[in-house]
Amino acid sequence: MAPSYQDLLLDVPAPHVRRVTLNRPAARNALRTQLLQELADALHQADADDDVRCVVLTGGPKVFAAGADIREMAEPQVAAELGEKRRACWQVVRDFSKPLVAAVHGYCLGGGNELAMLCDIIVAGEDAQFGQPEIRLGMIPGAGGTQRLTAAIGKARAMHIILTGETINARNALAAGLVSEVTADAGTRAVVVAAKIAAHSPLAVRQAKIAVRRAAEDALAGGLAFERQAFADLLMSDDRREGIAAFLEKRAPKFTGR
Ligand code: DAK
Repeated sequence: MAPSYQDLLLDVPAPHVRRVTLNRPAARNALRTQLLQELADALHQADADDDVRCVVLTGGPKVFAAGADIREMAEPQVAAELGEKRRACWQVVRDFSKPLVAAVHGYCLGGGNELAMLCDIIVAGEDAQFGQPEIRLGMIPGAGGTQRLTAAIGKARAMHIILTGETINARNALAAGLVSEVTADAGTRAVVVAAKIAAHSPLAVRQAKIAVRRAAEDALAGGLAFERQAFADLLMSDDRREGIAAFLEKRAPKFTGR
């Protein structure tokens, strides 16, 4: 089993299933760099461990994740420096070769929703809320949200969520195709799903994951490159600085378009 972490909990809830729990409840599991690095390390270890056949990723029973850590992003210089480290962590999640089942309760926002969408299956609790609120901070999604949300639920609904910053609830997420099921206890159900996957041939499971991801991801490369550049450009804007300051000062932002 992997070492213990500051921002994650690890356990084995069923044979061949590893559960990774994001564990910063006071900050709504905001994805600070430390957490992302620990997540990348935990997934590296799970990938290398033949005893692990499926991973459940959860934020526990109250919140999945409220997105990137806005405090870390407040200084553009720091944000830019940390950006590369964070990108490397996201890449590890994207490249993880075994099935990832997300169990989502509560808020699943911004980078949190992008993390859930990098999982192969999303099991939602009745109380789950999905959204990409970056626009309220003068930004856009930066970890694939513009592409993967659109691929999952279609242009009209993705535009609504990304341009308004509004969330959708679990039932609407199910109807739209963002999640595979809605249940009262997503944590328990995700482990049942993961255990079922873990009982199948690891060889067949691996090839099935690759094949489905090719259908889902191959078309996204151009859009992901555009998103990456647009996100980097917006990092330098006055509006982004204002959006983050307003969040931290708990007031409405005043955007100027610069
Ligand atoms: N970052 C840092 N702290 C956060 C946070 C966040 N995202 N979300 C919540 N917190 C903190 C709050 O500041 C508060 O701290 P204290 O005031 O207690 O010190 C504490 O968590 C509790 O928050 P609230 O008092 O607001 O709790 P509520 O239950 O009332 O509201 C909420 C929960 C999740 C609705 C609300 O906190 C909220 O709106 N949070 C912000 C959500 C958001 O805007 N998320 C998007 C962040 S931008 C990239 C990859 C990814 C990204 C970008 C680039 N690359 C690879 C380049 C991702 C960007 C984002 O996700």
